[in-house]
Amino acid sequence: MSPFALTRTLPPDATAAALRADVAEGLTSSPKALPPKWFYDARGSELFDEITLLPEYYPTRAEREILLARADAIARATAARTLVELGSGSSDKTRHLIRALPHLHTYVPVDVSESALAGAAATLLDEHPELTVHALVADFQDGLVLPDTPGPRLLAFLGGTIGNLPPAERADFLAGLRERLAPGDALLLGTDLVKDERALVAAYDDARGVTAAFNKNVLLVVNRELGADFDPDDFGHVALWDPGQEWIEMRLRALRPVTVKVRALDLEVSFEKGEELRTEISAKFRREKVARELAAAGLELTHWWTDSASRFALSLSHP
Ligand code: AVJ
Repeated sequence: MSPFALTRTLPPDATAAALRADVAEGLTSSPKALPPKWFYDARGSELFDEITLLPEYYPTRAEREILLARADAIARATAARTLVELGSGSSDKTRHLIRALPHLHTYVPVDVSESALAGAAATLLDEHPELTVHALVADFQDGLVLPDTPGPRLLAFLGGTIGNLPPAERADFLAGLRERLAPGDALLLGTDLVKDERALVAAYDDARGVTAAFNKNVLLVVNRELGADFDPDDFGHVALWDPGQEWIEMRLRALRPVTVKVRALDLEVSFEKGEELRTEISAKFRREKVARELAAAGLELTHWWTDSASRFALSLSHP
């Protein structure tokens, strides 16, 4: 077998259909909302990469610090022969892990972006010619079908992206992951931690306005894909901490009364001045909450590692 295979589980028009459905539902509900996955077109992914370099946005650096410090411990605790990574993007942080896993046979990066997968696979195969890479173009939230690869398997979901899911969806998602794990397999999960409100809000409302541009990018995606006529200048970037839910919310606030046409949906939507569109939640965790949610999905937390400033955690859990 060739060391590289790519499987598309998304029909080419699945993304377009899902976006239509999410926009139709999200812009006609009250309050208005759009799911955060639509931020990530080519421009949005570029803006996110820029965010990870901002002084205010600590999660990426904190998680990399943990991965570097703990890669050997992860390798010992899992003896993984297959590494599956959900939302792998550029696989940038993962290379520390790949380097540390002595028995690794197959890497399965899963992402909706085929171009990101192809690029990451090329770089990795260059560094590890003996590695088999089986890339999956898939939305990790709907019924993931993993290729038949040698165990034990380590399933990695990094970056704190689990926090984008509201609690009920998170529970379903973790239960779905549990179903894909056999005895001896493990889940490596990255979670951002509850901390000082100022630091949290700054991470989502940086001084240079990169996060504001990232937030508004979703309007440009809807314009391009669905023929809408949003003017991003009609909206202001909002990032706030909800202390009850312990999550950050990003919103776009109409700076004046706004009417938008979405041609592909034959839809006209109005915003009152000050009305907000929710574009993302990013939940923050404590150890007990992570352990509880994993346990509810049938996973036992066995390792918990944080960066030196306790801003971010990586956990390892087992079925
Ligand atoms: C990629 C989902 C982990 O929630 O922190 C960054 C996305 N949003 N700045 C996060 C994001 C605003 C990020 N995740």
